[in-house]
Amino acid sequence: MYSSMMAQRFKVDGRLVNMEALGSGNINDTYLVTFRTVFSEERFVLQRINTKVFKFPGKVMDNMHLITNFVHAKLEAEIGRTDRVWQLPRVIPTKEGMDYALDGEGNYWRAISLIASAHAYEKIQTQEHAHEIGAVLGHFHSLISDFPCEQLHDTLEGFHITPGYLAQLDEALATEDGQMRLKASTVAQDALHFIEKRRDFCSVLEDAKERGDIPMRPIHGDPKISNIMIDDLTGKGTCIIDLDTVKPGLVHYDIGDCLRSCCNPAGEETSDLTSVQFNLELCRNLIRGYKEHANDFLTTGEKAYLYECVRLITFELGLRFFADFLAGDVYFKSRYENQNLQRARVQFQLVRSIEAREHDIRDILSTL
Ligand code: GN1
Ligand code: MG
Repeated sequence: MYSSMMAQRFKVDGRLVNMEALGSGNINDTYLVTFRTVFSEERFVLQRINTKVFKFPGKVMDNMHLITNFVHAKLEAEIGRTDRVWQLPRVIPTKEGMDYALDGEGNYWRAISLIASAHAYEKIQTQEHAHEIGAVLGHFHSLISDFPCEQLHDTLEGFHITPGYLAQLDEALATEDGQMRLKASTVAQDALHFIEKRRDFCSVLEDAKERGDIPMRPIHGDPKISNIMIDDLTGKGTCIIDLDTVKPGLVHYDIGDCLRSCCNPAGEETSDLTSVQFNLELCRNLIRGYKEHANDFLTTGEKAYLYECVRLITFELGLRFFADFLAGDVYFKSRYENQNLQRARVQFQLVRSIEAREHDIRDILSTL
């Protein structure tokens, strides 16, 4: 098996004793690896990077190094003054001191340290959980808020540029296969209708960026609930993981993504659309946690677009899933037929719920 051979390429003491699949990522393949010596055990995360998505894995690793070095130094400096030990994974080098190892087929593999005694969840567990998610994102954002974002590569061009995903949709619609998939399903036709009614709204953040209302910053890019680890011992948030998409962007992409994934207790993969709702109490607690740790770095311009980003990033993910469904599931992994269509429907249902609660959501976000 390639994966166990690749696990042994990294600088870890002892012998490989176990390997299992880890997490629920939609892009990379992820494994939990255990090595043992006579005296100790080390567990770490091994990943095969999806090079269809990340065309330049070396640049992804450069960004990861830059940001983790920067944050680790700050975390160590503040350690005596914080209410907990905040963590962030580190890159484990290969035996030759490289950031990744190549297998015989040209695949890129990398190893990342495991955050022990902590878990990430697919769905929100409690109101306190939402508070801790907000705390972790707020703390991470404030730590990286003074990192010079021009030092980071753009590792995923077009990521979170919503009008670009509309163009991808149109491309898929212009193909025979896309039309066939659309015609075969009234559910897909309804989804397309839902999108068409919101076309104009898609450029709201890009327009604000163009006008200079909101600045580019270093962002995480993917701060969904399953990328935020909660300490098993204390129930407090301890770190954010999955740093693949750290790159220059708008802080709104992160805030919108975090809220859309945490405030929907049904989760991304539910088959029961009636259970999908944007929960205001979860939103309130998440924002409270964020504010307690975020150091007030947001500008007035940024604060003016917070409601828009919650609606837009939720819509955008639905659009991305839907375009991928029409294109034949080429981007997001799927385990059953029409899974990407179902995922799109969940996000669109969540958009409806967000739109219906606009007034209350604006109220909560105005506290930031
Ligand atoms: C993908 O691979 P994963 O699960 O961390 C995607 C995110 C989506 C997310 C939805 C690089 O993240 O943008 O929000 O699925 N990552 C990329 O679950 O496209
Ligand atoms: Mg990711």
